Amino acid sequence: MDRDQALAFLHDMLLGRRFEERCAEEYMKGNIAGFLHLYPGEEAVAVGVIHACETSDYIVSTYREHVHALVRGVPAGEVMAELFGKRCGCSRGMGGSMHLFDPQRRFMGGYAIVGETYPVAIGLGYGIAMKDLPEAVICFFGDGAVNQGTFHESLNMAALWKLPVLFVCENNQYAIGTEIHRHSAVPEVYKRAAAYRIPAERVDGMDVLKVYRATEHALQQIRAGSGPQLLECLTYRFRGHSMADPGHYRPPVEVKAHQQTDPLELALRELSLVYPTPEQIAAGPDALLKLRQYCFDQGHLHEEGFKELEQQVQDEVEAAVQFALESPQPTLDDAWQALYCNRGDEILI
Ligand SMILES: Cc1ncc(C[n+]2csc(CCOP(=O)(O)OP(=O)(O)O)c2C)c(N)n1
Repeated sequence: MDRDQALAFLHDMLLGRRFEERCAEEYMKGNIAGFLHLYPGEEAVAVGVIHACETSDYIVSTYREHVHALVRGVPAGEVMAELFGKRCGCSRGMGGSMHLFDPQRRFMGGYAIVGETYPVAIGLGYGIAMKDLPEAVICFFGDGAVNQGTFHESLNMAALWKLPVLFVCENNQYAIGTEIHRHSAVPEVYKRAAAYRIPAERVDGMDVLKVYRATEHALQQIRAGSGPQLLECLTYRFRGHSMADPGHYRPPVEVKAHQQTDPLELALRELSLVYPTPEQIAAGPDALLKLRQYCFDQGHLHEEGFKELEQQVQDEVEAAVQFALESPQPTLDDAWQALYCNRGDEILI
């Protein structure tokens, strides 16, 4: 990877982290309402996957999608304004946090329903196959979405019709407060793809370069006409499920209670992986730190340069907040115009 590319990755990861932290602050101030699902810890997945895509590929994302939209190139101001419910937002202030949308950049949502992304991706993939275009669809989903009927129906159909879809599981190991081994009989998501003869790989989702290379490889296969692929990215979210969730189901006290019992040391070590303390999380594999170190090691960047990049990202996020604050509220007429039946000749895609 060359210097420009490495720095672009680092910029987007820093932007994603800072943007989300600022969202939490704005939520506490009351500028953002409703549900707000933040992404810190998972940045390597969005950055690695989306940087491997062409601009002609489609992205279909979940409700934890702000960083996907940013990496795709949706301006930070438009994303923030959408979260504020403002008219200059990318969904004109009528979608909010979980329904970001930007058809020009082929960013096809933002979906609040768990398991909703698959059928949308299948539809887009079918359209591409019908026209025989060299395009692909990225279909993001969480580990909590793999037991929905749509997962199986869509994988079956994608395989049967050789649709150009890359299914990307962001396996952060929790569906709200339920760990994957408590809701899935087969917790290795990538193994499920075998039931539909879909090639699949599990990748370290905390390492942006590994995610990038695995995505590049999968997309090459898809463009060569071999049908869908599945990528399972093992990652971890550093915050609760949403702003309404303090994450008490991962109680440090539970770990500490076990730690005091000598004979259980082995079990304890395993449990502490499942229920990490805030200190363990802070010391754990942070994808951002890994990439920063890579840039230092390769001579792409030095400490001063990193500080400048941090400042640049900070300024971008502040400008986004200012843009959102100054943007007007949507009007009743905007709502009327947004109705599908009133769109007239406007072509969305
Ligand atoms: C069909 C449906 N059922 C339940 C919910 C409530 N719900 C919201 S998020 C969530 C957990 C999903 O977890 P996962 O897919 O792993 O995504 P993550 O939040 O970890 O990114 C659930 C059950 C929903 N939105 N849609």
